[in-house]
Amino acid sequence: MLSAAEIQQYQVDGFVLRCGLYAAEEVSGLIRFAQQDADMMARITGRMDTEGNQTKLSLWDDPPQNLFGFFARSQRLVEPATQLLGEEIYHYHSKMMLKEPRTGGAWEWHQDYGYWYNYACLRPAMISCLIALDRADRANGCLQVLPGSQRLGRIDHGKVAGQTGADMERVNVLLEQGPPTYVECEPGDVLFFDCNLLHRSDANRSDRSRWSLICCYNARSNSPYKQVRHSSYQPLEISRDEQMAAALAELVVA
Ligand SMILES: O=C(O)CCC(=O)C(=O)O
Repeated sequence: MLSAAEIQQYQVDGFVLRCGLYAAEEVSGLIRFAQQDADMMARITGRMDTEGNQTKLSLWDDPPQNLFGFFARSQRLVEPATQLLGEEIYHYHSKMMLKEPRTGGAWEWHQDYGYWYNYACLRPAMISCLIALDRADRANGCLQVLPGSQRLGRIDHGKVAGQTGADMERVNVLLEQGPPTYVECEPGDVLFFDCNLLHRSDANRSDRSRWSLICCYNARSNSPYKQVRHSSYQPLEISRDEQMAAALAELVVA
């Protein structure tokens, strides 16, 4: 549950960071599960950045009946995201962001709604919740955001290397007005951010991986008006902490 001050901060800045939302054992269990999950591995694709490096992600629309789904449907994410969107939400998609040591490329400046707009969602009533699985800092390419940029609304996007990037003429004007905020996170921290918040991340120049799980939600009333990509409205069944605990315990036994 977010406080009134956190909701106010989100409305002003476009993001709010909740530290320690998941325990160290939950996060390390999710990493272990991911490392041996053939389905997650099979879905990995790469996106080229402007320097020719690839950053990898693995994406799915429906929350699976496993640890990934238990995280995506957990009250710890769904309740704050519902508060921030102010209405019933549903799971739009989730993705593992796999920024590997030394090789993981950059994400160029963009707004998530820069491309979700093209998937027939009428309003920017959408949110991303980034769960840090590894420590994320400047060296391994943590997320950078431009506070308050969500209040510009959606700006134009086009092709930037293998990605969809925001109109850099405007981004550069914004950068002259103030530097980006580097969102450094510890494992288990969660960043809730608005779908129109401008964000990017550098390539991973460290020897450490920077993995995160990003769960994205849409307002029920904003379900796509036609099927292009990602999920349409389906009721979101909250997972119980005991389900996550049982799945983690099975991993320990295995
Ligand atoms: O995880 C990152 O570095 C960037 C993620 C991102 O930009 C996105 O998911 O839209």
